[in-house]
Amino acid sequence: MMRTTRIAGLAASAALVGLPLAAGPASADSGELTAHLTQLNDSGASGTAWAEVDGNQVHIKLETSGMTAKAPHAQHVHIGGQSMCPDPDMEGTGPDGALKTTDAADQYGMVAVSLTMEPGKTGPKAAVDVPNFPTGDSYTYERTIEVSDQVAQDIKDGNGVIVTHGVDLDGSGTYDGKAMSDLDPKLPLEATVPAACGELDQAQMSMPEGGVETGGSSTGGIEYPAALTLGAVAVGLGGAGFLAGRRKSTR
Ligand SMILES: [Cu+2]
Repeated sequence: MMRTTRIAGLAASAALVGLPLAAGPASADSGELTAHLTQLNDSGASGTAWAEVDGNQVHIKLETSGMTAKAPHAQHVHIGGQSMCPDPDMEGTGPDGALKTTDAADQYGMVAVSLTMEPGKTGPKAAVDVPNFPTGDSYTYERTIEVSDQVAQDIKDGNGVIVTHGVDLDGSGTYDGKAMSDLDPKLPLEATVPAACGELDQAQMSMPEGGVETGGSSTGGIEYPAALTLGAVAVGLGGAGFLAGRRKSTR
């Protein structure tokens, strides 16, 4: 009883000052996970991801570096297979042993969540929704996504694997070449080959810069204003080109 009262009091103060409550070390079922992404296809890419599961909402943050510059990067939570990344040196069925996305499906499974930006959809069908994926060699992505009970549980259980895609394999400066993608035959293979992979494991460290806000607002405070999120992403992309692209597409 006393304990309950004290926790309620703490929650109230945290809500008052707008602090996230999930600041302490994560326990096994806290719904907080992290992933360290390492390269596939000799891409030189790396990254860190954080996920926080709250009911059917998954708040995901992803920071990347060393990705192919000036090119869009499909990115997903994969679920299935052995819930793991392939060996970084694994050779695939693409030209010169390039690892195609499906080559490692036994390891990381299929696309369960597409990590698009607003207003992109987030299901498996949006796996190659190129215009709504982040662009550039280093970027920060953040979005709260609604998922099914099963996907939420799988991610919480540590079965999710983050995979980012797109590698300029031949160094031409763009996605091209004769080989076509195993995910979409209209795209060059280079646009969808895996660039980096990381297994979402129960967290040792909390999400930086205030994760999911848990108190205070009448809506639950999980949704980020779309304009703010897009603005942040646009800055990360080097704004102008991204915004110009958007303006064109709304004409
Ligand atoms: Cu993927």
